[in-house]
Amino acid sequence: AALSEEPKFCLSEVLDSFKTCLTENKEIIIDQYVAGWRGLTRFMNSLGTIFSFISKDAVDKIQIMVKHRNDVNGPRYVTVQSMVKYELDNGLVDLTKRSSFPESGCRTLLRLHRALRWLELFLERLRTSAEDSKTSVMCSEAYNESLAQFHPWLIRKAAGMAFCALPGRSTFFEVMNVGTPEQVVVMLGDALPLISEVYQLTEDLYLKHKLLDIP
Ligand code: 1PZ
Repeated sequence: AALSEEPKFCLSEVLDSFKTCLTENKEIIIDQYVAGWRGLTRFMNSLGTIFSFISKDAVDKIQIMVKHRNDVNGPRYVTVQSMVKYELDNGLVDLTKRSSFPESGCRTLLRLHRALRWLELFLERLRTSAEDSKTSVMCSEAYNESLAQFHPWLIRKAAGMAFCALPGRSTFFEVMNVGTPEQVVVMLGDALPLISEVYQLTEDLYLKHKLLDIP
């Protein structure tokens, strides 16, 4: 039988991308950040087709960021900090209404950044959850506290339906392919402070440059 070329999925490796995306002087390396998101979307896809509508948009956003990196100006997109400086200095971001730059790096990364907050809240709930906790509840609580405020009604509705299809906590832990539930909890405890730091650094940078509302 043909064996899949894809290495077996392991969530700790994915979360490692978010660890390694931070440089010593607290810059965020876009290639690593995007690699983290690519892994997360693969994880989503492994949960079943219902989740493909959720991962589809993330995949589109990832593609846009990869395109920027592969472009002639790719070196300007090495870190989030260098990207923000380059795009703002050159007037490459639509700050008040969508027009010439619907795919600016700043706009695109902001969408992933907002989703990272959801991820942080969801994984923290998962980490501290009891054995009989419902992933669907943890997921929708995290969503309502973060991403939901940026989504119109129809998307919120569809997201809510997808959450109901999430597998239970034990299956969810198995799909992560990290080890025992105890090992998952340890792994999440290691990864979360770094995800949180990456989120906060981006948030501060975007706030400083008034980029948090890019349409
Ligand atoms: C494992 C459980 C999965 C739950 C995921 C929770 C997130 C719900 C996302 C709702 C579907 C998004 C559909 C498209 C939304 C887009 O309109 C927005 C704004 O982009 P614009 O239209 O302005 O270009 N896109 C986003 O908000 C990015 C959302 C990415 C969500 C990725 C979640 C990946 C989770 C990894 C799973 C471990």
